Amino acid sequence: MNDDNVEGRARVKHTPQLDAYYEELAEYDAGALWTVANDIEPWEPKAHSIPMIWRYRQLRPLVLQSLELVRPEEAGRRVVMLVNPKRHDVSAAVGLLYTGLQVMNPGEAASAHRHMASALRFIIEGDGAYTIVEGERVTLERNDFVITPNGTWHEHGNDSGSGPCIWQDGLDIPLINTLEANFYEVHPDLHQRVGKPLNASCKTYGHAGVRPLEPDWRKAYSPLLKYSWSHTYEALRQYAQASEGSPFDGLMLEYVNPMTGGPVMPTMGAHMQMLRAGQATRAHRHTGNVIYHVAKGSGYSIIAGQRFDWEEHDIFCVPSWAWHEHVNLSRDDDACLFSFNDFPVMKSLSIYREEAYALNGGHQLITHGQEN
Ligand code: 1HN
Repeated sequence: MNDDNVEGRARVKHTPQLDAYYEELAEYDAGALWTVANDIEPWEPKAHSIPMIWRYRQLRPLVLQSLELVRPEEAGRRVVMLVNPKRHDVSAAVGLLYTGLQVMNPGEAASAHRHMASALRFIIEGDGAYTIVEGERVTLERNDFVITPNGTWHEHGNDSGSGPCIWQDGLDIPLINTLEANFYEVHPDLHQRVGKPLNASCKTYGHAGVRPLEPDWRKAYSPLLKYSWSHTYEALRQYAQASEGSPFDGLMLEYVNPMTGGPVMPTMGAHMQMLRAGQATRAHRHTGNVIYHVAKGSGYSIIAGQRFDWEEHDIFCVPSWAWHEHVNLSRDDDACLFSFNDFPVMKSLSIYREEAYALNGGHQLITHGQEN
């Protein structure tokens, strides 16, 4: 909407006297609010980020090439990051969320560190990936989801005999830096002492419908570090037998803190959703940013009127308040989308809002054509 003639909006015209006045204010590092008021009070959210897709078949060879170009000891971590063209300033993929593809050769291990930012990983390839979080070694397989909450010591490695491991990292680094609250520490011994049984948190907290009374858990993040694909996919399959699911999201499961039922970390949540064979969801939008990873299948999403075709391990993003809907193109198999988001931030600040697309039977018109 053009604000120029709207009652209640700033609509002061330039005059030579006003321009001189603005210059004089600027000399004292001050300014007239009405010159920026309409920009800083948009009628509705204006995302900086644009919808994007990063195709795995294009990026995979480049990710593998980095194995020959840099060693983890010199790079810290060997990661190809995915950057939104409009968010280079904060190294974000969308909104204030960062994501990247990390690769490790067999036998490699990165040193332990911790930071104020929270991190999560989604495993793509390789069978020897592990992470050690707060002294617990966690084994990782394809499509497993693992968290390294803020403040926890963590380190990763690949101890397979066969080939490289590739996983997706997701962090709230741009958010924490924007809030000017980041800290970073290298572990004094460079590596942690593994002081717990293998996959201890899965053994303790990883059983649906039950949770231990002891130990008590009062931290702001989930005590369960890994959510395995085999459990999650089986949960989706059973859910599909019992429910229609949501018209906007299909069969959508949230990864939760088993002690609270809430999101896995205070700043980032995550979901796995299943689209039935041939399913086309209806469009909706919400505040909050989402990064998707195609865990299974192929199809397309329409995001802000633009069609993005995807296949396994492609990564795409939906900026805040952008209309989006998903289609599973398979006639006989389900498709699964992993995603992580900043909804816990939106919800804890009471700024989450959601809206259904009311026009055209709930489907957007494709206005931008196909993105390749
Ligand atoms: C980080 O700690 C990791 O632990 C990966 O592997 C990517 C990107 C930005 C900041 C910290 C890791 C990261 C990161």
